[in-house]
Amino acid sequence: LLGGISLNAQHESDSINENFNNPIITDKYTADPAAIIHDGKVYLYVGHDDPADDYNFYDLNEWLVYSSDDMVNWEEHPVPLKAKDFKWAVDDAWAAEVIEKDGKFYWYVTVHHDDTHPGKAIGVAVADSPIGPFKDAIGKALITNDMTTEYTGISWDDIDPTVWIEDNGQAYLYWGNTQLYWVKLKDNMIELDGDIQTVDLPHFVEAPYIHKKGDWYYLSYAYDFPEKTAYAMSKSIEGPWEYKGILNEVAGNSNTNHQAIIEFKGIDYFIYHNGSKPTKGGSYRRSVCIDQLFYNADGTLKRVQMTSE
Ligand code: FUB
Repeated sequence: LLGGISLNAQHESDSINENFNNPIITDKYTADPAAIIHDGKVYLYVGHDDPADDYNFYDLNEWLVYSSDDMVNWEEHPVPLKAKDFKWAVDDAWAAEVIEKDGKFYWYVTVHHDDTHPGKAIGVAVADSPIGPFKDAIGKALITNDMTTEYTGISWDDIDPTVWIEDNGQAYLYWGNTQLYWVKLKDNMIELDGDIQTVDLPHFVEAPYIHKKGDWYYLSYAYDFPEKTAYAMSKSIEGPWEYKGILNEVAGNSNTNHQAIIEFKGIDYFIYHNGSKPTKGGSYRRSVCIDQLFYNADGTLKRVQMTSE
């Protein structure tokens, strides 16, 4: 018994909602979902996969924003941000994440830096509304490749930011490819506060995502390649993180797997992408999908049952 509810009864209530109409967006290819809840609505931020027919890599130039109050019907808003909005960036609107603080919305993004700091970099844009317009908050990168060269020596390790704000207002930025990094942010959200730290997790590739349920912190991430989603748990945002296992299998027809996890109106959601969209769907033409997420009584996560395949 857990709080008067038998575990069996809890399992029986784990019914899967198959009404998301996966993939949820069918007129564009979308990838790398992130989501926030604001004023009773979910705002979904995605990268726009838009490769030319003969181009076989992650070719994204802009991000898109959608909103919904039921997780099924999504409204698209005007394009809120492009990689070129960062004057110091060349292109590559890769994975990004928005967080609200003191009435402002901060969007941490991956882009490709110009030759002054060659390699991937993390920038931050800011807006007064969850749908923008967003503008570069600092006029330069927050994280550049030269800041982490000592760890991997590769030029694409500074990607995939995820942000978290503690109840006391302290913000944390986690990010990385091959090596997972984290650093505190100052109260203004646009400056680093202290040294960059590292975390080692089994088969870490990229796509870290932080969320919290009760007093457990969860750090989910892309594991191996083609990517599954794995996760670790901790009682502190600074770790130590205990690896807990696989959360989601390789998401059909896509080598990458990038998740966001939210609770909305009492239901837990696992938002991810796959290559399922008919006609040309695949690793470079991805589509965002949603499925329900279920917790075990001890806080561990049940494997996601993808309804999108
Ligand atoms: O969309 C480009 C890259 O692919 C992202 O930054 C990674 O997380 C992977 O999904």
